[in-house]
Amino acid sequence: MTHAYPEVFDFAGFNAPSRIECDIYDLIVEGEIPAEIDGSWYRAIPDPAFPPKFAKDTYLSGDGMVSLMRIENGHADFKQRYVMTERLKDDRAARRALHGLYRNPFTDDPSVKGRDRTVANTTPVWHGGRLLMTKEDGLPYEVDPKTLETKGQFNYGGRLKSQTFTAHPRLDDDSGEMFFFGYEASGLATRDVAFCIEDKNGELQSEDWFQVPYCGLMHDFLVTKEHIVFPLWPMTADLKRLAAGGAHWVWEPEKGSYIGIMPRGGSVKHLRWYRLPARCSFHYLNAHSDGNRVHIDFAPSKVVMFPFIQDASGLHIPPDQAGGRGYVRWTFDLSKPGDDFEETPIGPGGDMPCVARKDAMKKYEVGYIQTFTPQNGPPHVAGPVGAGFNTVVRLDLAGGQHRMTGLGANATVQEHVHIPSRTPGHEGYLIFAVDRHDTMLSEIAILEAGNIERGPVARVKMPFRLRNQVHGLWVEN
Ligand code: V55
Ligand code: FE
Repeated sequence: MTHAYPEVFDFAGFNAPSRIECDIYDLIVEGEIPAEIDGSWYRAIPDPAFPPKFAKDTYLSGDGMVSLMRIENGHADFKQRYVMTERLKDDRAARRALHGLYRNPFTDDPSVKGRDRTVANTTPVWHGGRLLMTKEDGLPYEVDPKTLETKGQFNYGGRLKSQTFTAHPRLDDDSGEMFFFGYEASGLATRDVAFCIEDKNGELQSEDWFQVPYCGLMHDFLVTKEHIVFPLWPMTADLKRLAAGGAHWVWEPEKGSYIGIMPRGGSVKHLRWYRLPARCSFHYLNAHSDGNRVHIDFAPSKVVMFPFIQDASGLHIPPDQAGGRGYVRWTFDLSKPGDDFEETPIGPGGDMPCVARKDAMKKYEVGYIQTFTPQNGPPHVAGPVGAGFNTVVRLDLAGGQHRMTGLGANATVQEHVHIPSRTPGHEGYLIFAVDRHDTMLSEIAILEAGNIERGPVARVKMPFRLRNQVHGLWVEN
């Protein structure tokens, strides 16, 4: 390699590129992995295969890596491979990064003009017998769930018209349907959004297009048993700015936020748009409907928290002021006119929300998030935002105490995923990677979801540093 990675937080310290493709059998386990845990844990990790073309690049552009921890009978095996995207193949052939800035093809080397540039680095998705590696700026790549070999790009054999596919589909465990969408669906900086449903057999059942008031970053959405909710926050894209070599996203609070709500069985023609002040959020914990009342649970912040979007917007915000004020429930009453909604606090601020799959889209009592608390140690750089979280939180939405646990003063935590238990009445488990900043090694922690404050029941020792995943997935055997 001819030059090193830039000395900025996205590429240094715990965030230094790893690029390790490997197989490890029977990792060392401290404690005991509960015998009932039997399945596959997938993680999507941005891991730039080459130093970026421009030093001012973001973690979010790293080439997609997928890891698999197969857990069986108290044993853990590990495998990690790059997703062999067209982009990575092109870069490997040239032995350098041919692609420029985040979601700006105008900054690419002319040799890759018109070639696919998505990196498949955000979320592994399992549905209809397919494992997809997603990134919201393009189509997903299908990967073999056992070998992690890349099969190729996936669009239902050409039936999907959208050029993009969200990294946050929503699965209905009862109906077996997968709800998803693509924004910038007809090309760069377009206002087109495709709302899609894949049926329980893995067939594309519907694709319904609409336009949003402006082209904004739509990372996630919400589905209840009766409604679909599309939040739109004012991080905006503009084709002229992109053509001039500028940033994809700029924070434009004067554009305000919009929340579109439609009946789940209906068409996008029935979307009702609420207008509200500028807010920002990337992930939603859960949502449910109660007649005409639609509840959405998440942590809105007043400004975008990604440093690379703040920089592009000329903002200089201390990290401790960019975060969410706390988890809240917003309730929209569709029987009333106007833009009003109710806000109820539900927990401390943070991100990486999840619920047990059985609780998705319904009234529920327990959610899991992550936060940073100084009591659990000083800030350490890990992941795409800068300082990583150091605390796992079990939110009690039934009025009980929230519970929290840290993993040590030199630790940050990567996103947890929930593993359901096969034992009736048992809340299941949370599995996640722990970054050890003293040894610069990783370990995997397994917590009992109903007893997180007891600490890990098992720690799987990794012989190297695992770069921060964006999102993970548990698939039971
Ligand atoms: C996010 C992650 C992305 C991205 C846009 O977490 C938003 C938010 C890993 O890539 O491209
Ligand atoms: Fe996400």
